[in-house]
Amino acid sequence: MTFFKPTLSRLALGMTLALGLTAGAAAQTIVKIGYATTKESHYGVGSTVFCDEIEKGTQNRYKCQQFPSSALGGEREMTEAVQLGTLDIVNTSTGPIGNFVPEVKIVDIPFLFRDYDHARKVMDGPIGQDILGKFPSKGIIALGWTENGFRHMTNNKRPIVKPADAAGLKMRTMENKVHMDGYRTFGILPTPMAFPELFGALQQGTVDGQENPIPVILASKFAQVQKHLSLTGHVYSPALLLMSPRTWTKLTDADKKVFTDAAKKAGAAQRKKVNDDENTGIAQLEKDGMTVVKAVDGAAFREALTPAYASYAKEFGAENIKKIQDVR
Ligand code: EAX
Repeated sequence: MTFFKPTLSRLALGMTLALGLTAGAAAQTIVKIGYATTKESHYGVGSTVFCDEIEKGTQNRYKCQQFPSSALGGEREMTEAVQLGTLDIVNTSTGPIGNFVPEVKIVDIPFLFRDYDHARKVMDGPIGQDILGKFPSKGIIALGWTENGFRHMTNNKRPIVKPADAAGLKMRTMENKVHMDGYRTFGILPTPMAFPELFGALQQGTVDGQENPIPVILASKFAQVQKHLSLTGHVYSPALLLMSPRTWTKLTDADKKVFTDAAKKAGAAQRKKVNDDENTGIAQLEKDGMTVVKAVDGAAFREALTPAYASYAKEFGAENIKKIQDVR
């Protein structure tokens, strides 16, 4: 019986192949990234660009596994998982983030930003970049700003033109005290709730309404459970790519730069998707059956906020609020 006698060259080839495959397989690290809305949404667009960029920039040594549509829970839950190191990255609105890094809360003040250009200039400038620097001491790495968008009110009771129309409505809010204090001045009854529970709560009528940017209202199909949309634009909702320090510290300096550059490109892509959704989304939502109030009495809402601004000035410093308002 003749046994297969591996010649030396066959053996060497076999070893090289095995080593090569093992090295190839062993060298690839999976990075898990979670976010609240669908893969087709602005968060999905930003996260996909981020993933493409890190795979390209690390020659596939890092590969993403995406968890869209709140598959890993609400934004607060996912951020806790990032802090614990059980989730590598979350692409999240600042909604619950003030509970982790208090310095973020100032950007959640209603009617603080004039428009998208103003908001993006602040986030990309010294004020926004300085806030990113406050995360590491709280056990989170902030890779960069992405974007959720200007928030508008929806509800099932009546059109909202001025604060008096919103008074008495039970509105779901994010777990965000700055928002809740502001909305109370409109007479709203704020009900903080994690995003994954929102669609069901609207469907059952547990809450009358909610507030979110057009991209979220579109992606989450809120037109199926909400009749009225009012373009209040009462809050600019920034978003962030947050990373676990456990994952971050394993990166080489070169790969850290790949990740932060990827976050910048993700932010730009997410902002573009927000612009696109803002341009086409309102007509789409009307087609989907929503009645849209376009001429909201913004001055009346700003006026109503006066008492809240007094407490914001106490909490954040009037000069810090003015610094943001003065960015041109
Ligand atoms: O970040 O909770 C919210 O209303 C957020 O806007 C949503 O999860 C997308």
